[in-house]
Amino acid sequence: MGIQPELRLQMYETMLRIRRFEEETAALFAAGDLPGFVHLSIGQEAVPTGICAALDPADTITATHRGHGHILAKGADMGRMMAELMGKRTGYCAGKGGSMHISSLDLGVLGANGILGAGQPIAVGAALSARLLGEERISVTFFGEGASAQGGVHEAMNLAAVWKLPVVFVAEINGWAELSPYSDHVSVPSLVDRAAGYGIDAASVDGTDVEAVLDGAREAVERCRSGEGPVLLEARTQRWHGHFEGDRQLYRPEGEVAALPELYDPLVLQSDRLLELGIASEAELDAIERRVAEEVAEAVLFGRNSPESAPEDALLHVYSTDGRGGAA
Ligand SMILES: Cc1ncc(C[n+]2csc(CCOP(=O)(O)OP(=O)(O)O)c2C)c(N)n1
Repeated sequence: MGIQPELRLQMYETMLRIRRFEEETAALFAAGDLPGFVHLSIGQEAVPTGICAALDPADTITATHRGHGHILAKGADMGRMMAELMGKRTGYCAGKGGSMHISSLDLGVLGANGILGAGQPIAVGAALSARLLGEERISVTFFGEGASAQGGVHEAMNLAAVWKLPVVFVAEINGWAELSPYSDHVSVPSLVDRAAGYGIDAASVDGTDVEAVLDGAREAVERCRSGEGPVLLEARTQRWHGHFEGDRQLYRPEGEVAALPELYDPLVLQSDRLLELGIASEAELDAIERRVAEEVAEAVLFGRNSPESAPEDALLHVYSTDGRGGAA
């Protein structure tokens, strides 16, 4: 299946929204305006964008500690995201989750997660519930190569394979787990090599190219929807910023970080493509840039003008009242 021009353009805008949201997040964090801790996915925008473009609204995802992009790509409102990062009551989790724990059942976001390997069993549970309830939705779970060695990830892949559950395991390989390079802790050159151990299908895509990610995602999603069981999709990408904001990346080879934007920019790759194919003009791309800048500015304003979360909010979202996770 080809990719419609509107979708090609839309994916560019989604990536730009993630980029500008996170650049603003970096600035706010540096200024001391955000509590807690932030991990940015700048450079990795093509992965969540391409994956979520292959999903239906009812499909669910689990995100990671580096999850702003996953959640925005699944359709989140930037204002409520920013409010959550600021610890405000209008945030997705009433300001109690912060950057690493945003969830929204309405969007099918079953949580970002500060615990490596914790999202994968949740994704398997979501897929099992879809089967038991006779629902068509599939389940997607993002994780990095650092998380890939966690016991829960292996258990989740094995169980999904045994029960042929509709789960797409998306391994975002950015070359680093905190300060450790890939080869220090992963025994195989590609996680695709591990798929045989679970008896599942796997593929690797260029995680800098949003259209390559979308192609891979469509195939994986198609297999899941047709009942063929889980798929492992590896996306090779690049982390431009430090593991967390404030990490100066002194452990990386000299010059590597500075060279990344020139070599691996998913936005430039896609904008060049759009211009070359005549799908968008420079003026149209500029208009998107202005629209996104406005959206970010409004989101910050919304966050700043929202009330702080209150002590009694601690009792919200603890118990489900409708038996399916709806909060009181
Ligand atoms: C169970 C667990 N162990 C350790 C950590 C600390 N920790 C946070 S992120 C991280 C590295 C994650 O690397 P990866 O999964 O490749 O994701 P990336 O940060 O590259 O996006 C570690 C070790 C954690 N959050 N959870």
